[in-house]
Amino acid sequence: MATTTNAFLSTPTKTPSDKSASGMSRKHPHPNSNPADSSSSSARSSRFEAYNRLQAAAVAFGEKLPIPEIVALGGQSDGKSSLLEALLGFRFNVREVEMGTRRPLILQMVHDPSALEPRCRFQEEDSEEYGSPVVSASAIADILRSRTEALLKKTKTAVSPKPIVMRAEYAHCPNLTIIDTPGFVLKAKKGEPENTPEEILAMVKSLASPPHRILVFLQQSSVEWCSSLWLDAIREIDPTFRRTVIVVSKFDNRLKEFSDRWEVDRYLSASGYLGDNTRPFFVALPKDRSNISNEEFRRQISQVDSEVLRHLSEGVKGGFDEEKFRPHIGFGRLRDYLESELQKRYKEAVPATLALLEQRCSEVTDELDRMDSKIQATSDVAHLRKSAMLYAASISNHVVGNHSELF
Ligand SMILES: Nc1nc2c(ncn2[C@@H]2O[C@H](COP(=O)(O)OP(=O)(O)OP(=O)(O)O)[C@@H](O)[C@H]2O)c(=O)[nH]1
Ligand SMILES: [Mg+2]
Repeated sequence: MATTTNAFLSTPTKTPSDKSASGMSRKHPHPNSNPADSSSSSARSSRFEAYNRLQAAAVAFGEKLPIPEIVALGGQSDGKSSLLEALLGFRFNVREVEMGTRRPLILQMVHDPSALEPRCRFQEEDSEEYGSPVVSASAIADILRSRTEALLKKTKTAVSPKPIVMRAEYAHCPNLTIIDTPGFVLKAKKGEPENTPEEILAMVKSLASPPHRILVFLQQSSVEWCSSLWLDAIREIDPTFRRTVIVVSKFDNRLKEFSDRWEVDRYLSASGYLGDNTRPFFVALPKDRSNISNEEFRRQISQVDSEVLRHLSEGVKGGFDEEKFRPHIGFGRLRDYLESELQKRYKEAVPATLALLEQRCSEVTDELDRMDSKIQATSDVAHLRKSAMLYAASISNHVVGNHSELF
């Protein structure tokens, strides 16, 4: 075990950060983690770091490894990319990229208290190495846009399943990896290939199918569950929502409709559509799209959270069932839940991941041994001469044999 771990950690993945694990420990409290079963925060950080490296290597080499990952999915414009930005605590303008998400984005967020400004790095397109840090939000948006456009031009498609990997170290983000996906659509846009909706569905399904992935399914609050366009697609992937976190997005658009407690409580319970054990999260994010500082962005996020709660308890007659629904209301609750859920899965997955890596290691070692003996054989001149003579003899036998058959 130890050998594999060390060998793995020293793989030349060029992960930019080599800070000590303790340097990345979280400072803020973690309401959902259970101290009894959670490991120390430095162990959590180094486990997270190791999985991030493994993820980058898997993407670079096209390996399918059962790494716990979160996939955000849902209809077009349901707020997936906005949720990613809010999780990162920094607006990098994905939602400003007019065309919407066209390639999956693997966003590896690394909580690093020393990174007072976000440090973002993109993994190079066909290697496991990360490029140099990109600081400004507009430069990040430009890279996302140009990489997307360049690839789509090459593939002549409207979407591509090849992911972009971005690693962001920041003092204000959680340790969390989430994959943003292109939104489901009913019809292709003008000028796009007709089969774009099917392409998106197939791509997202294949991203969401591996059972080790947690799905975050977003649907706008204005849509009723009975007329949900994409719930069935999610059910096909995960029929009982065992690994699905349902997020009702843009909750601000619905809030004003509630006047009595029974209305809110009925709405929040999703009135039986999702099964008794599935509790959606209800999230609203700031609407302000002006150019604001990162700090102001985060302040607005928590302000919207408080306003939503205030509205539900003071603006609705009788309030709402706080005991039942409070843990699922607000962006902050969702963020903490996702982070602790992912850490839990990482911990559970470690033995299986190590066993798999050990197996891969021994396969590769065997292959290397075979190559080595081949190389040795070719550097042995006497052996080469003998092989050449045998080869020449067998050819001349053939020629003579075929020749005599002719007569
Ligand atoms: N009112 C309101 N608007 C929101 C909220 N979250 C996102 N939006 C807006 O919804 C629009 C679409 O958001 P995106 O995050 O780009 O949606 P997406 O799901 O990534 O879209 P695709 O990548 O095209 O599938 C943007 O204009 C956002 O500003 C919210 O909580 N409330
Ligand atoms: Mg998007």
